[in-house]
Parts: sequence; C-alpha cells; structure tokens
Amino acid sequence: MPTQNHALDAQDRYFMMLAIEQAKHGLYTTRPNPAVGCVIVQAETIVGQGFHPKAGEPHAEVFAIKDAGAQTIGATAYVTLEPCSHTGRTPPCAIALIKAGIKRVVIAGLDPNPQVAGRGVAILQQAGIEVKVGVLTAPAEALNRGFLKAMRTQMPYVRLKMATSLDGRTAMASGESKWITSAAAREDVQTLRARSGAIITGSETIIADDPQLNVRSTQLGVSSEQVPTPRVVVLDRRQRLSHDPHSEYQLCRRAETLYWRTDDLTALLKNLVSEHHCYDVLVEAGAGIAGSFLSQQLVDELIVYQAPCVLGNTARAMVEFNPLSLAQQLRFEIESHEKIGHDLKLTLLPL
Ligand code: AOF
Ligand code: ZN
Repeated sequence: MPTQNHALDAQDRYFMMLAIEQAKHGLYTTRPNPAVGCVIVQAETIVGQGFHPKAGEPHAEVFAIKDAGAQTIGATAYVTLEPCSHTGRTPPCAIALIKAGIKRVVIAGLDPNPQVAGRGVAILQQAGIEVKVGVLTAPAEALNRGFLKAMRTQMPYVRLKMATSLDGRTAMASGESKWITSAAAREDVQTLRARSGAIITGSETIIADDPQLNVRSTQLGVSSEQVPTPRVVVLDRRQRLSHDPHSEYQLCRRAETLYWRTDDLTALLKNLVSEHHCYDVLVEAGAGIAGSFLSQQLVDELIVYQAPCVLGNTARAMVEFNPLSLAQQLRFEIESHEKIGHDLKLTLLPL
C-alpha cells in the first residue's frame, strides 16, 4: 500500500539521518578511510549504534552490532556506506551483519572502492537479507567527498581556501597580510585542514609567512592528537627550498613535507592519491598557485573567507588570472554562505 511505503520511507530517512550523525564522529579521524556510521533498529527502536573511528580499527557495523548485543536478530541495520565485502585491516562487515541475524539493511550509497563496489550488497542479498540502497545519499556522500572521488577517478577532491577583503584583496602590495580575517575564521580553517590528507602551499608562502600548516584546534570535537597530520606539499618549481635539506625554514625540516618541482599539478594530484592515499587536498597558497589550480579546472570547491574591509586597488588580488574577455571568466555556484565571527564564509562550486 502506498501509505505504508511512505511511512517506511520516512522512517528509513529518519534512522539514516541518525546514522549520518554517527558517521560525523569520525569525520576528522578516519583518514584515509571514509567516515561511516551505523544504527541498528528493532521494532522502531534504536538498539545499537556505532561509527568507524580510525583506519585499522573496526568498522561502524561492528561497533553497532556489539552495542546491540542479542537484539540484532531480526533487526534492520542503517549504514551510511555499503558494508564491505573484503578482508582488509578488518573482516568483511557484510558477513558480520549476516552472522548477527540482521534481516534488512538500508544503505545510503554504494562503496566505489574496487574491493567492494556492489559485492557487499550481493553477499547480503545471497543470504536472503532485504537490501535497500539510496536513502539520503547526498548528505551521506558529503561526508566523504575525497574518498568517493578518489575511488571513482583516482584524483583527490581539491578545496582551495582564500582569505580576502571585501574588494577581493589578500594582502597589501608589500605582502603584509596578518590578519585580514578574524580569529574565528582562522579557527574555521582548522576544520578544513583536519579533513585534509594533504595541504598544498607554495615556496613563496613558506618564505613570506612560514605558516604552521598543522592542525591545532579545540573545536573539532576530538583532540588534535587524534587527527592524522596532513602532509604538507610545497610547490617549489624553482627549488628555492628543496635544494638544501638544511634550509633555515622550519617546515622544510619536517619529515612528512613533500616538494613538487614541476608545473604538472595534475600529476601531483594523481601522485597524492596513488602514492600517499591523500583523498582530500587543501590548497592554501598565494594568487599565482590559486590561478593555476582554477584555470586548469583542478578545484572542486572554493572556500572564501571574506572580511568586511577594503584594502584598495594597490593591494594584491585574490587570483592571478587574466581572461581575455568576459566569456573566459570563471564562474561558480554558491553552495553555502555563513557568517563566521566578523567575516563571511562562502563555499563555491566551479561551474
Ligand atoms: C564498512 N564500514 O565503517 C567503513 C568501510 O582497511 P579496512 O579494513 O579498514 O578497510 C577500509 C575500506 O573499507 C575503505 O577503503 C572502504 O572501502 C571501506 N570502509 N566499510 O563496511 C565502515 N569505514
Ligand atoms: Zn566494513
């Protein structure tokens, strides 16, 4: 009956929403693994829940099954990603759900990891379990944009972050730029860093500012020590920093820093996925690098923190980019806007 189906659909969305909330607990700590949540429901009541906390530790389903104890028999499991079918660092979750006596599994979206890719669903169905795929897919996928893009295309999800004035300037002509945006906006940048496997910057930025490109925040809901340290990648085409291992710049002495000495940014991004399992990449650099990434269409998301101030037309522009006509402009869709401290945060998707 249609009304019954509607009621079930609404119930499925509700419990999936709670599974997504579970998944969020792992947002900053699971890299390179995806953040996944699971809720187990028996007679419309939650009997167990869990999330994947960290690569190497059990998956979301295992924590939820353990939490539910004997109440898994005949229950429905809501999982934000297709349960795995492979033995990786942990045994397959599809088998764990079968062994636990789960009767129905609701999944937000399939796992594009070639080791899984539909096999999790097939294993469940072969065991006679009813499987429903595609509940709240978009919000579940929003948690793992890097993992999903990398599995599908072998390229990372690239976020470009910029801090500007109202007139789109990032620094005075002298380079002086501390601080245009407020402390609250700079704190918000920590959430972007904490989600990233790598932070790309330029040798110029290192020489000018020697920024501490690490994660240090009290607002992540987990301690900074639990967040895997993002790898710092310095674009150093002219080998201004990487020729000398005893460089005076602090950052260069960090073992995990990589230097990239060519112009080929696509090759760098591919390399970050295949060699370093960096699926979410944050670009924090100057106008030149921002222009290169944008004009080569390598940006998936542009995040602009805009301070309510005017720096004037001798100040530095946000992006080095010289279109020959209006037709060559770069255009974006505004995905979200919010006020952070005194500033505006715009999240934009290139069109
Ligand atoms: C699930 N539930 O909670 C997660 C899944 O190295 P492993 O064994 O941890 O496997 C990692 C892979 O498992 C990861 O690449 C992704 O395909 C899947 N993640 N699967 O059933 C979970 N985190
Ligand atoms: Zn699993």
